[in-house]
Amino acid sequence: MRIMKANEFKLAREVEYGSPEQNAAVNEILNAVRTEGDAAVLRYTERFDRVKLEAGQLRVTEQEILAAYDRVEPRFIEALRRAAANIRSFHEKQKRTSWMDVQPDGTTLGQIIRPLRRVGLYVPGGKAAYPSSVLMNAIPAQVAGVPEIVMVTPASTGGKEGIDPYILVAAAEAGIREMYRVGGAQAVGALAYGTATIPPVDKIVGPGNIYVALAKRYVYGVVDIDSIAGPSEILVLADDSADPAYIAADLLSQAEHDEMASSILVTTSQSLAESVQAEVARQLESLPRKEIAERSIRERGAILMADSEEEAVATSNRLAPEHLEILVREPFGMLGRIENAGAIFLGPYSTEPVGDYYAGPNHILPTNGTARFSSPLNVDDFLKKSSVIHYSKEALLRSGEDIITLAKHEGLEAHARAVQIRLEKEGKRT
Ligand code: HSO
Ligand code: ZN
Repeated sequence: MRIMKANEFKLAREVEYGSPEQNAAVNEILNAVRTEGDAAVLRYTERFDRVKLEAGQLRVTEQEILAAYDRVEPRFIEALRRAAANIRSFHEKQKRTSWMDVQPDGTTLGQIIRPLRRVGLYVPGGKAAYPSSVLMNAIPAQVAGVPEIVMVTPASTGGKEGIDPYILVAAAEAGIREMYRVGGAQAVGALAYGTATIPPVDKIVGPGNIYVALAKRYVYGVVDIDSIAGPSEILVLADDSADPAYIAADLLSQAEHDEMASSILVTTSQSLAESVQAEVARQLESLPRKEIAERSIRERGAILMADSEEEAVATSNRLAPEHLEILVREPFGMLGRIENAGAIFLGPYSTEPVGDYYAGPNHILPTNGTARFSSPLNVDDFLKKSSVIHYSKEALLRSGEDIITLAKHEGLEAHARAVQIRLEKEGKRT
């Protein structure tokens, strides 16, 4: 792991827009699903997932969900339930209430908050199908009060056996009962446009490969989407009081996600930098996902030397990491100076996996520096607002002339007259 000066480091910020071929393929799939519905969904499922299905087999049955429980260890279910309870109670605190503000002249202004009616959760196939991410996506939607939450996941996730039972159990524990075995851009198309078997949704959330990400970008506007997640990132801010073995372990916990994950230590202590460097090399050796983690550490990892604590904090703010761990003597003393970070972990016992799996805050976080302007997935992402306006006669009589002036200035005579007609009736204008 290289050691370098903090002010010389730049993050490789890549947003995936896909190749022209990938874009063309996604466009073709979305068009086919929009015009042909189930037939196109089944054709692409056969082509890409190598599973031949009929429309009636797309929906996962209640028996399959129950059978999945028998294939998962009780210990896993117990842990999953405790994690789900923590996630639920954290997100309960994010709920908002509608409000109405009644003024003395009878004007009433308000904001009504309602959940989206139907949300689709995309769960990718392969190694990145994390039960924890199913909880993190579904629970905020559920807490928001979304009445219909549906899951789609490729037919082949769990190989010949069908969908990975851990994914089915996690979805069931999060309250999802409607699930379809369809993945890729065709799944996004089905959720956005609807087919005879899969009714359309209002919003699509969840991570996926490049085809899924592109498809989500294309259907945005027909439906809402969540942000497109980039590779995981961790930044550790540490002083010489921190344990190098802990830091190395935490950096590797992100590096093992993805060759493109970025794991960074920022410190003012040269001796800490050197011991973390040695520890990372040592701990890497015995990791099952050594190849992934090693490449991530080699290509994207860095130990950044800052001249002062101020520079260390400024570096973290500049990089705006998805996850920030503060391992200094007084972590809460530094908290107020952190401007950009998806999730902030304080002190030696708040290692990132505590947040990835269990504490309650969401692990779907802004990556790629987007913590500058965006937030963890939260209950608001599944709510919408309607404004409420009630003007009394008195209020319109008082403000009508202002409205007429503004409307006339914009050349919108009909707007002006809609107010005028009322003022005239009340004898306030001729
Ligand atoms: N650290 C990942 C989430 C995750 N970790 C899922 C384990 N499973 C998000 O950046
Ligand atoms: Zn993780």
